[in-house]
Amino acid sequence: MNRVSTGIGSIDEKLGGGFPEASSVLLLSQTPSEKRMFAEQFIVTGVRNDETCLYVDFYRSPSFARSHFRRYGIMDEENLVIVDAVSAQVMAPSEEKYVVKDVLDMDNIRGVIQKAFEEEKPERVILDSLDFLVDRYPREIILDFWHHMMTLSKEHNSVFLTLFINWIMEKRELDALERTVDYLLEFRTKRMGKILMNLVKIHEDKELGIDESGWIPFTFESESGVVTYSPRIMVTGSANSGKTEFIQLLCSRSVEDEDGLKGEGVDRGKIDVSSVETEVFGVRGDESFASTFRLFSREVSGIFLILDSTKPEDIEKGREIVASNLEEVPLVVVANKQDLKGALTAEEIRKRMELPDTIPVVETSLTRDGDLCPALHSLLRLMGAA
Ligand SMILES: Nc1nc2c(ncn2[C@@H]2O[C@H](COP(=O)(O)OP(=O)(O)OP(=O)(O)O)[C@@H](O)[C@H]2O)c(=O)[nH]1
Ligand SMILES: [Mg+2]
Repeated sequence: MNRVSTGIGSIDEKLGGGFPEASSVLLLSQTPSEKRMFAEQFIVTGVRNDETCLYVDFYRSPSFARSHFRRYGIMDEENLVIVDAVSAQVMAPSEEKYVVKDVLDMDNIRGVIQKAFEEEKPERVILDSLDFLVDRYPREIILDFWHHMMTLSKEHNSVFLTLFINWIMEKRELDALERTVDYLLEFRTKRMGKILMNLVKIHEDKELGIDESGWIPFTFESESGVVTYSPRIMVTGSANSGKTEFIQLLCSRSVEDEDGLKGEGVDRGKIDVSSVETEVFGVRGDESFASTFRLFSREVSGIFLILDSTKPEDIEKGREIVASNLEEVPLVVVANKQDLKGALTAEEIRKRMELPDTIPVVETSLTRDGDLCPALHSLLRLMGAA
């Protein structure tokens, strides 16, 4: 079966290459969240492939919609066909070929869309959005219309994406909606520290062999369009303080690669932070730390600073590391090796480092009990993820 690429590599991979031809997809959120960016990337990918793409827009004037597509480098391509259901709402003239004159007349909407399907035979179709109609029509009429669009899409082998914010439907109604479509993608917006993250989750579908994904963060980049990424947590501290051990305990899957450049171990692992897959990586806080830090800190959501509590020089180094954190990325000091004689307590370390109350200091002994929960929770709280 032919797969229709979403234009987002990691999502395509999870879908087995993209959506199959003639499939229907619901892009659902419970509150306003970025779904349109996903739909636009899908359309842009089609337009670049010389496929005909039909965008049924109830919210944006065609000129505004087309200006959005220009962000992706798509100009006034002919194979981007817009069904303009907005101009008439604001009594503006339209230059589009397909215009809905009266959004309160369902026959008018259906007729225009049907004509567009028959004449254009689109490979990709977007309905933006179902919530616009939910506010204006009785439920049966909307569902009937929606099924009609789904049938047209199947007949034309189009992949059909529907955007929907569910303000008002009850669970039973929503379940029925979800069962109707082949794929359900859910969207959410979440604040993590200072960063606002757009998240998407692919719901499980046993029939299609699709596993439920975690929440996958995505963003727009001017050269590549929509891309997914992982939030990152940095683990740093002096040599021999326990970074590798800490990452191994924190992450069920972790590796220590040989860093060819520096000839020392580089630790990497992954953990779930409120169901978002997060990368953990280790960086030694050596002499060049300030510059290393500038390199990494812009892209990290949180930092663990691991100290060997028996070593005063580690604590001095730690103070420099905290001072390099100019952007005030959420940071937790881990007072490690508490099982050893002469280990300074968290309070003593706080005093010596002159730390403000906003930076937690958590005592650990990795070799004795290996309990990282207090340290992890402190950081997640600071990151706004607990
Ligand atoms: N007694 C004691 N030993 C510890 C503790 N945590 C780590 N160690 C030991 O300290 C040594 C260094 O630990 P690592 O995790 O390799 O330290 P690291 O920071 O990765 O070191 P580098 O990669 O060389 O910078 C190992 O022998 C660990 O077993 C602890 O809480 N107590
Ligand atoms: Mg190490």
